[in-house]
Amino acid sequence: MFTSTKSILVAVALICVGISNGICQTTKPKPLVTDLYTADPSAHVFNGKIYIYPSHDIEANVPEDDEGGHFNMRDYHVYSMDNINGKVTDHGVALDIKDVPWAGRQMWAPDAAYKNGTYYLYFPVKDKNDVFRMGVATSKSPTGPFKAQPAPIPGSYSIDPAVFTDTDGTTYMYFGGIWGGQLQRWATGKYNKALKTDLGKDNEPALSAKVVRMNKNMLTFDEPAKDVKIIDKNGKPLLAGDHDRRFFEGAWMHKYKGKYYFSYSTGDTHFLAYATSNSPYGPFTYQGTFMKPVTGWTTHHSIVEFKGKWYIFYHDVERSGKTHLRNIKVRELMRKPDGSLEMITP
Ligand code: FUB
Repeated sequence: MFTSTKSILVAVALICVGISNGICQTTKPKPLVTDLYTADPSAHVFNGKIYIYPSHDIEANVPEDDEGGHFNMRDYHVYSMDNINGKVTDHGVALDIKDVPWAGRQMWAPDAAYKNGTYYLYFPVKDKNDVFRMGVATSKSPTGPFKAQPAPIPGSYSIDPAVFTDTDGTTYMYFGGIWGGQLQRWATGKYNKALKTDLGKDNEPALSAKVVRMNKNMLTFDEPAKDVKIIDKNGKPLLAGDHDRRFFEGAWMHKYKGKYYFSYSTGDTHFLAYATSNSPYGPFTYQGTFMKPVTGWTTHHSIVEFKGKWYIFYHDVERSGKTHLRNIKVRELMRKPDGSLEMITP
């Protein structure tokens, strides 16, 4: 009896790749792309189809360092899917670094948006002074090719743009990343190259991601960027020393039943965490982590609704086992009846 119960438990543990709403999830997500390395998938639904805007990882033979020099990407591909479990189509190079006149190196995590007949690709890349800036490129097609504006978005800095259009049509960009993402270098409002690792004292408020309203033309910021404040349930800001909960990089915004869900990576502690608010500007109340560490240094995600279900796109290093050669995946995102996110165990 004991042995058979034990065998059943072992079998269930092997079959279930996650438990959601008490339901065993049995499908182990597979890399969506197997001929290139892809990461940081920003997924959107345009015209009833899923479009994915990832980073395109390459082996550039740059030694690994704390500033992410080994992530030396040079172009973007766009992918589409008619269905979550359907074929993934590669639409080829959508934008190449050689076609961005001001770019120096390292094309990192992009995002995309649509407004009034035009698709916008937002991308962080270091300029010729090695400072991350945000570029924007346009196309009449969601798959590009995209034509870059001749200069970065004025006032832009750091990495990981996540562009969210609210139900009233207003578009916001959330962005930022510490360490290699350079957010700490802008702590005083001006770029300070010396602030390589200075993230503030452990008992001071953590550095915040930024949020900014986009102009109607989608090419410029409509206001100075503001802090995305994350507070705990007592109204206190998360502290710099709170590595399990504070913002590191990889912001995403989605709205569910009128609530704004700001989700992000905790970086060096490797979780995905989220905080909620009644306003796109926050402050956001920390709710918890919702994804445990993946294989690889960290993950970067997006959340999208498609045909009445919610999905999370993310990456790990299943294919290569190497930090800088990642592969994107998708799985269903489950919620509890109160809207809180179920924990994902990759
Ligand atoms: O892909 C380069 C960087 O790695 C991204 O900008 C971060 O979010 C992390 O995924």
